[in-house]
Amino acid sequence: MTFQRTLVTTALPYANGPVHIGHLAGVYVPADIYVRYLRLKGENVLFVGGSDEHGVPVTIRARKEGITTQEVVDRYHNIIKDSFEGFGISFDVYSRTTSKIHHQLASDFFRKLYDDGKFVEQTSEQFYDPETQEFLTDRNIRGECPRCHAAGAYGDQCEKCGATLSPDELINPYNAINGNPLTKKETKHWYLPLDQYQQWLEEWILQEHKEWRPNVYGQCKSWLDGGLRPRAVTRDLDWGIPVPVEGAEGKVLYVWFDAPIGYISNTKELCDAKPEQFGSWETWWKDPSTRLIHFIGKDNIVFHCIVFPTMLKAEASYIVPDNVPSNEFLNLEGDKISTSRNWAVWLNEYLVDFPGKQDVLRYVLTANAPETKDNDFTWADFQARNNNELVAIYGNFVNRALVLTKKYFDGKVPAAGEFNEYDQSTIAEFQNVKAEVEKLLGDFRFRDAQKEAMNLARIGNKYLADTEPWKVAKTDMERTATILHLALQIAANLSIAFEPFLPFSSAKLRQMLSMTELQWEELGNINLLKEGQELGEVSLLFEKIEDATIQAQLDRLANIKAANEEAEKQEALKNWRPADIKENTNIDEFGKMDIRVATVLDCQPVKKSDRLLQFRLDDGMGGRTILSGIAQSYPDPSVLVGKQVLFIANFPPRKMMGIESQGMILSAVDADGKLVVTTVTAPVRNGSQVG
Ligand code: B3M
Ligand code: ZN
Repeated sequence: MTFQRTLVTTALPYANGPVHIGHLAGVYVPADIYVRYLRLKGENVLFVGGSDEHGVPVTIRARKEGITTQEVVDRYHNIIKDSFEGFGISFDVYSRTTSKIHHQLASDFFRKLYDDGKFVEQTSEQFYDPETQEFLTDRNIRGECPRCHAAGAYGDQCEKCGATLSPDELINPYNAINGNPLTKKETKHWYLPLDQYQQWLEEWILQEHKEWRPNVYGQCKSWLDGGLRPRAVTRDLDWGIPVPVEGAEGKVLYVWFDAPIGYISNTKELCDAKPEQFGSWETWWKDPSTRLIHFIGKDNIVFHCIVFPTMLKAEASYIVPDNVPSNEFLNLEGDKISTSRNWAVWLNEYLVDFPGKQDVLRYVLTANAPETKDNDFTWADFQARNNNELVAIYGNFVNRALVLTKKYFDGKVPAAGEFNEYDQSTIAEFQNVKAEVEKLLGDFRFRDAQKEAMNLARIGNKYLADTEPWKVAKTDMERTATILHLALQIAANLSIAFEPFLPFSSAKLRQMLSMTELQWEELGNINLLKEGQELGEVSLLFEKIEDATIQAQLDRLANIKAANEEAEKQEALKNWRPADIKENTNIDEFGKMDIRVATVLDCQPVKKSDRLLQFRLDDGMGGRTILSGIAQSYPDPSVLVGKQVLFIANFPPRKMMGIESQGMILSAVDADGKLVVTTVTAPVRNGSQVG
C-alpha cells in the first residue's frame, strides 16, 4: 500500500494537572520530531492533539481543589496547551473532549454501535457508598495495598509499589472522598465484546504488524494470549458524555471510550473550520490511503492497539492504525513520576525557570528517550548533556565557524578554493548522515536519529580542530577561506538536520547564517550558502548551565520528597489500628527474658550507619554498651542521656559495625513507624529487674 497522507495523533493528556517531562519524553517530543520531519520532506501530514477532560481524575482534582470540574479542565487545558506551544509541539489542532463537536461525535459513535447491536448488556456488582448513594470508580476507592501494605492505595493502582490492582483486592476498601466504608450493589452497563474480535485482532496485529516495537507487540500478544473479555464502555458517574440510550440516566460513556474518539472529533473540528487547507476529516479517517500513527505511553497500549481499533472495526467505516510507537516510562531521579505525588518536572515551571532553553530539554529527553526500557531523568545528566554536547560540540562548532568568518572575512561567506583530500573525506562522511537519519526516523528510532544529527556537529567540530584555520590564517588566506567556507556549509546543513529535533536552535542558526528554511532534501548539499553572502548577528546557540541552577532544582525535589513522606505518614496514622494480639504465651516463657533498668550515660550515632545509636549504660553491674536501630527516630540522641530505659540483659552479645552490643533496648513502635524508647514512671536502682 502506498500511503498518500499521514495522520499523527498523540495521547490526550488528562486535564487534571500540568504536563511533565514524562509526557514530553514519551509522547510529544517523538511525535513532533516525526511530524516536523515529514513536513520538511514535503509530505501531507496532520498532527492532532487535545486534552482528555472526562474521567475520574479530573473529578478528583476538582474535589481536592474545592472548585468545579469545569473549572479544573478549563484551567489545565490552557496550561497544557501553553506548555506544548512553549516547547514547539507543532500541532495542527489542539482541542478538548468537552467540545460540542466531540460530545456529538462520541455520542453518535456509541449510538451507531448500539443500533447495530455491537454491544452486550450486563448487570454486575459494583462498589457503592450507601450514604452518598453513588457507585465508586476504581480511582475513588482506596485501601491497604495487598502487595506492599502501604495505606491509601487506589482501586486501580498502588502508587507506592506500582502494582496494578482491582478494587476487590484492596484490604479494607473505603470511599476516597469521605472515608465511608463501602458495600456492593448491582448496576447495568454496556460492554464491547472484545472476545468476538479476538481472531481479527490476532491476524491484524500478530500476523500483519510484526514490525511494531517489541514492547508494543509483546504487550498485545500477552493480552491476546490471555484471551480477551468484554469491556464495559459505560460508567455510573456524573461527569462525561451521557449514554445516549433510554434507561441510562446517571450513566456516562467510559472515558476510554470517548477519549480516542477525541482524535476524530479534533480532526473534524479543524477540517470543518478550514476545509480548503486540510480537506475533509473523513479522508483522514476513512480513506485507506491514510496512514494512522498513534504516539502514546506504555500504559495506553491496550486501549490503542486493542480497544480503540475494535471500536473502529465495529463501526466499520474507519481505518485502523498502521503503527503505535509507544515508549516505556521516564523516571525522575530514580523514582516513578507521579502527578498526585507532585514528583515531576512540570513543563510550565521549566519554561519559567529555563527561558529560551526548550531545545535543551527536547535534546536531553530524546537522548535519553525510554524507547526500549524505562529510563531515568537526572538533573546532573541534563547539565552534562547541555554543557558537554550542546555547548561543547554543536554550539562550539557553529560559534567558531561564525566568529572566524567575522574576523577574517568581514562576516561574508568566503569563496572556496580547491577541496583537498581531507575536505573530501569530511564531505563524504557528512553526506552519509542524511540516509542514516532517514532510516532511523522511519523506524521511529528517535534517540539514535538525534545521535546521528549530533554526529554531523561532531564532524564539523573535528574538521575545525584538525584544520586549525586560526593558525592557517597567519600564512594562507586562500586555504583559510576554503576551510571556513566548508565549515559554514556544514553549519547550514546542521540547521536542517536538527530542525525536527531542536527547532528553536535551527531557527536561530538560520538567522545567524541568514538563510531561509530549507527542505529535508537539501541535507548533504555543500552549496547551501552563496559565496559573498552576508551572515547575520552572531550569538551563542547554547549556554553553559551552572551548578547553582541545577542545585536549585535538586533542592526543590528534596522538599517535595520530604512533603510526600510527611503526607504518607499522615495517611498511615489516619488508618492505623493496633496489630492483632500474638499467640498466647505464659509466665514461664516470659520469665526467660531478663529485662532490667539502666540509666543512659551517653548516646551517639554510630559512624557510617544511618540506623544505629550506640548507648553507654549504667546497668548497676559495671556498665554495658548496647546498639539500637532507632537513629531515624532520634535525630538528637542527647535527649536520651540521663533517662532510665528498659533493656534485655540476657541476649548473647552481637557485633555490628565493629562494635559489640550487649543486649537490646526496648522501644514502642508508633503508627508512623517512629520508635520511642521505654522508661519507668519513677526512679529505681539501675540493674533492677522488670517482670
Ligand atoms: N488521558 C490517559 C493518559 O493521560 C489518557 C489518554 C487518552 S488517549 C485517547 O495517560
Ligand atoms: Zn503497594
